[in-house]
Amino acid sequence: MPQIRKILVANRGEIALRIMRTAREMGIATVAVFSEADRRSPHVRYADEAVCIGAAASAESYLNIEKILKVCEDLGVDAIHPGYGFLSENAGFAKSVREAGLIFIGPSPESIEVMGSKLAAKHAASKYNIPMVPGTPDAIDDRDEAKRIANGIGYPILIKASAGGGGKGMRVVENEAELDEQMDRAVSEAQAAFGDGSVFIEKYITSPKHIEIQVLGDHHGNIIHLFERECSIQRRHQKVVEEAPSISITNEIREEMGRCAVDVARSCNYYGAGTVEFIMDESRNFYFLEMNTRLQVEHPVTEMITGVDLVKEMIAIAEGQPLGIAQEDLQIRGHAIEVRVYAEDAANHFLPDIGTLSTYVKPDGNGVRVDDGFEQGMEIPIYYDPMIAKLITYGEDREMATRKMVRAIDEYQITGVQTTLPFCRFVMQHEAFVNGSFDTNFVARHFHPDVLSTKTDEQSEGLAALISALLTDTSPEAKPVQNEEVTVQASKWKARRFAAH
Ligand code: MV4
Repeated sequence: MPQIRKILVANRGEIALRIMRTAREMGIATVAVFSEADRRSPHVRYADEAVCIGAAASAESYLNIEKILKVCEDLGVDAIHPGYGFLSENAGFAKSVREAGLIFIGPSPESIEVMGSKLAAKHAASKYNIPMVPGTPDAIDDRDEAKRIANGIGYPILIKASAGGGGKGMRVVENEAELDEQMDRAVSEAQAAFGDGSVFIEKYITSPKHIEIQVLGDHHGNIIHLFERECSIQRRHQKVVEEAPSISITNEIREEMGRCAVDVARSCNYYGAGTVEFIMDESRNFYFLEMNTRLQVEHPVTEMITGVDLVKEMIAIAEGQPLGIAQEDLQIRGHAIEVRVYAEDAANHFLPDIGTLSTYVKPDGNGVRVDDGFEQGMEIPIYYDPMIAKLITYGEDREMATRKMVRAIDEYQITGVQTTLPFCRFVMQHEAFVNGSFDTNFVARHFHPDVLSTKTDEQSEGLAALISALLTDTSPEAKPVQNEEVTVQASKWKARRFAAH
């Protein structure tokens, strides 16, 4: 395959910028495409060339395959990087790119298609000895058969949509009496959301940890893994905090999970960067769930602990180069944590908070990385995901990475919109996060609006910090509040919050 000279990034925001930076380092020219809402975005200015491809709505711009391919033709583009979201896991797009004589910087359309179906993914993976949650290997629609199987597995069970993602079409069933109704719901939800009503049954793991393995494969059959990311701190299937490595697994489990991830990738002849998702139960049994065939939002934590630039590897792989890294070359160094800074009000049910970034000052210093796509004065558009930035810290161990994160959060100045930063600070200082006794239920279990009124001694410190951070958010001149002022300030803040209802 030829050397890539010009890359079009079919994406926006922080990820478009992050990809272009590596391209530039590699001496590759960059092309941005943008919607009318993103005219003034940093990714547009950063690119060597930029073309407006349509209206703000994604369907008119970032999802408009024809327009994107036309720009490639007009500007002599060699390759397209899709980033994450948008067209990144669209097998049809990967195919069109290939048919247009361009290089898709990602896996084959066939890999995307297989892993896009959870059942097809399980079938592919079953060629290898990979642990999977007990359940049905095929789609199921017969209710009596479903009941027989559920009784065999034991309740609670989970009904999942084969075409599903992000928890959509998932239904927990506690006992046989609920099964018919929940199955009807899962099927119609899956049909409506994905145009495919196929569902299957799995044993429900009630308190899992979400651990995923980063893999890289080349066009010559070499596949390696770059260890795990722990992503259990999430809210409604939206990850909030990710870290690498996971403190919940031993080196033995790490190696075994890594081997399984490589086999999953091998089962669909994978090339490019991918992520194999596992859940782990309280007895540390892990199970393969699905594979994401894209560069993930949380990839920086893997880059920090391995020293590998994943985008650089993706580009080299797309050029047809054999992997320059062997499994034995890789080792984990230090610890990295990422928090996602969303324009959401964590104190108010995480409602999206759109507006203008009237103050936007990033943290800096040793061990701090900020991947963002906004600048002071910019508006957060309502059309896309409300993520403002990813804040990543790196330290020699988990405690140092956590300390750096708290320090960096305190340096971050954002006004004009409410952000999830205070919530992230709350997580960093929560006992369950510090000692590693958290799972995917962390937010539901430990964070609710009442956390402010039902404070205990151990919570009050984190609470004061939370309130302080919230106040800092809304008034940039505010000095850090002293302890005795906290109650007064808190009630003011609460009054404002309740007044909004
Ligand atoms: C599960 C599960 C428990 N048991 N499967 C959620 C989205 C999709 N990626 C799979 N998910 C889950 N599958 C069984 N058999 C729990 C979840 C789950 C979850 C998984 C990863 C990260 C966060 C989660 C939050 C809630 C539920």
